[in-house]
Amino acid sequence: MNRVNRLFLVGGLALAAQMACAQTTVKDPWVRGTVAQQKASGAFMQLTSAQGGKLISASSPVAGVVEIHEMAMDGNVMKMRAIPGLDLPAVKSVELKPSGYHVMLMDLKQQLKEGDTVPLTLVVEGKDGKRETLEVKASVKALAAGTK
Ligand SMILES: [Cu+2]
Repeated sequence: MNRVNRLFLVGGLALAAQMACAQTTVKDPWVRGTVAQQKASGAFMQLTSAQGGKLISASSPVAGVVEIHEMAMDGNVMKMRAIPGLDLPAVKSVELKPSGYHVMLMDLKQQLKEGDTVPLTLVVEGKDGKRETLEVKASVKALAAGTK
C-alpha cells in the first residue's frame, strides 16, 4: 500500500506519469450488488496487459478480505477457489465474469447498491518483476446482472 499512499501525496503529476506508462488496462469494471447483511460479492472486468503479467492482488475499502478466484469443477460441482494470481498473456484480453475468474470481495463492510461506485486497487506484476498499481472505480450493478 506504500506506493498508493505516495501517489496520493505527490498528487496529480505523479498520477499522470503513472497513467502514461500503465501497461495494463481495465475495461468495464463492475461489482454485483448485494442485499442487506450479505457478506460477499464479486468484481468483474476485462484486463489487458500490453507486455504480459500477472494479477497478484486486489483490495478495496468496502471489503475486509479480497481474493482472486477461479471457478473450477470439483467432482460434478462447479466451485470457486482462491488462486495466487491470474496470468495475463500479452495483448490478449482476459475477462473476469460471474461464471469464471473474479475478484472476490468478502467481509463486506456495507451493502453495495446499484449505482454505487466501489474503488478497487489491483496489483499487476509484469514479466520484468515490476509492479503496477491500478486504481479502478467499479460501478455496482443490480443483483441479477450477469447471472450465472
Ligand atoms: Cu469467489
